[in-house]
Amino acid sequence: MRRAGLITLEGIEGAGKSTLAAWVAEWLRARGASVRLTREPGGTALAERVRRIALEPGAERICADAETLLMFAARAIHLTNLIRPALERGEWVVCDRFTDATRAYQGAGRGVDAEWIEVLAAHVQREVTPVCTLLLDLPVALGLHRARARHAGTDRIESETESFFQRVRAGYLALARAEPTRIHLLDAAEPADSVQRQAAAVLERCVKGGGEP
Ligand code: Z5A
Repeated sequence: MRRAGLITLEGIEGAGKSTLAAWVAEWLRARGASVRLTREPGGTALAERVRRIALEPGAERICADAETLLMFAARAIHLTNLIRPALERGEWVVCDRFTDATRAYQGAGRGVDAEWIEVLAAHVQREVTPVCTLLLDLPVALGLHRARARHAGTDRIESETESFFQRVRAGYLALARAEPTRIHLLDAAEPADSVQRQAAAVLERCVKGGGEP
């Protein structure tokens, strides 16, 4: 088994990332691994404060550039105070969203310059790259239905239009086409047990180590 690594989960709202992230952490623990389960934006007390600034609706507008910088500010804090130390201790880190979310939401969704996002990503992440990314894909209407059945879409991004989420989904699918060895597409419209089976097949290859799954 690979000593440690960062596994990220991505997808539009309601895709089932949080549900699957908890399952992935248990899957790794059952194989004797130490695991940190975390999320973005957030993951540490300070990064969660940045999350609230980025997501809570307020009177003052947050433009797309500011939103992008807030995501990377939270990520820099998360990497410094949680992700890098955990990886250095030999722990696996399972993260509900990471930089692909910025590429999809701020890049494809809001139209923020993709090259600028890559400059920020290279500077903030440095050597830290996911060994494996599970992209939970499903029709936007189904994702929004699931998410809104659970909670009313009250944060700034959740209350975006369906066409915004269509751009985000298309952005994620383009990322998967561009990086097929890292980003693994799962059919998230399937029931949870089927999604878990799809994830297990990817994880088996991922944890073996010795290169990309
Ligand atoms: N954001 C950004 O813009 N840029 C960035 O760089 C980053 C984030 C990092 C917060 O993310 C917002 O931040 C997010 C993107 C933005 N805004 N939006 N949209 P978040 O991950 O905290 O929020 P979220 O995506 O809205 O989470 P969510 O709605 O909780 O979705 P989820 O985690 O993918 O789903 P879930 O909680 O696991 O499941 C939702 C419901 O479906 C729940 O009742 C489950 O029991 C059910 N479920 C799960 N799987 C299934 C299956 N397979 N079948 C049927 N039902 C299921």
